[in-house]
Amino acid sequence: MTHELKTGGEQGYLRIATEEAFATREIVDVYLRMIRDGTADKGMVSLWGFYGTSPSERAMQIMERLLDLGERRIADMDATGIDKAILALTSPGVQPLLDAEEAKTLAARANDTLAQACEKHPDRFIGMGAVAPQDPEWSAQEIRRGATELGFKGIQINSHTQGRYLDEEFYDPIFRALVDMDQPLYIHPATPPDSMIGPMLEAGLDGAVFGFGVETGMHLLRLITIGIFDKYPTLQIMVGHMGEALPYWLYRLDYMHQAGVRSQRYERMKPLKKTIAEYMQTNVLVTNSGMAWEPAIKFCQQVMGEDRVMYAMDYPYQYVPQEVHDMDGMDMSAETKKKFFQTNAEKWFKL
Ligand code: 1DF
Ligand code: MN
Repeated sequence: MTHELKTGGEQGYLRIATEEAFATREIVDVYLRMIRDGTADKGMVSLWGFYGTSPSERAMQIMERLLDLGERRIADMDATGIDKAILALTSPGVQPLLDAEEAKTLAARANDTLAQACEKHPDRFIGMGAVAPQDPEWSAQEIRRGATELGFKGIQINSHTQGRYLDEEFYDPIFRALVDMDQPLYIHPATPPDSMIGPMLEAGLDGAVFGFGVETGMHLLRLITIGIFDKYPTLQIMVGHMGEALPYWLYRLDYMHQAGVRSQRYERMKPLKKTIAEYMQTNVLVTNSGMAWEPAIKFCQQVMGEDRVMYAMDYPYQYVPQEVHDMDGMDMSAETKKKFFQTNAEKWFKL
């Protein structure tokens, strides 16, 4: 690490941002095609109908920044003081594509593009791969290729795939490959599926404002309650946005989950080896993407452990230079702050 410390070095830590997005033009064009031909779900019409076509300043700026994997992005990182960005294909990746062959082709191409950018800027960019859960065996292969050939440090899955959740046995090859490769899964939000989005969409609450978090928090809970961490005790799952609200809910989640198990109210709700809180403290990692908020960060550190909370900006969706300074100024020991900004990411992504 020899680059000039325009960034976080003088604070006593590097700043590693862990949930940073890019897009490829061809994938955005597929979203727009799906919106035109009527195969997009309501969430895609809402989300990519906006970013892909709106003349608003927000949409135009975000599109430009998403598509750049070079100088523009690095200039923004320099300006905000981000030393390293952990990059992933933006949500929803290729997961909504109805043709699995097309999804695989586009995911593989996005992975190659990302790997090239990381190779070109090895001290600034780190990659997380994209998969096409429509084909779990292929995805397992792509996880292996990412880990062994492309230098990726994990994969990102954008929550549900066409309304299906990863706790289905169908997706088991993906978890097997992750555990074999000893790599984390980042479950990033997506707009809720049509079965869930109705009342959110009507109120403008379907996206990052609220719907993302509710749907993704539920996804993680589905995995915990099916016993994914009893099956794969070494598996680590990351979620953004301060744990998609689950840390705040933990007490009630455990109380009601245990009550449900004891009363055998639901067939699927089986006894687990640990409490939900314990899984959050041993198998779940949280980033503060989009949540530059000291009380929430401290609360999460308190309930999950300070080794499990990592910094993220959520570039370019929440590109706010001032936030970095606010985070630097948190009333927190130097040791804990270094974990938050730097060493937790180094540990869990194995940088
Ligand atoms: C938005 C936010 C979009 C996040 C994202 O991907 C995203 C947004 C399409 O504001 O519309 O990753 N985010 O993680 O908060
Ligand atoms: Mn994000």
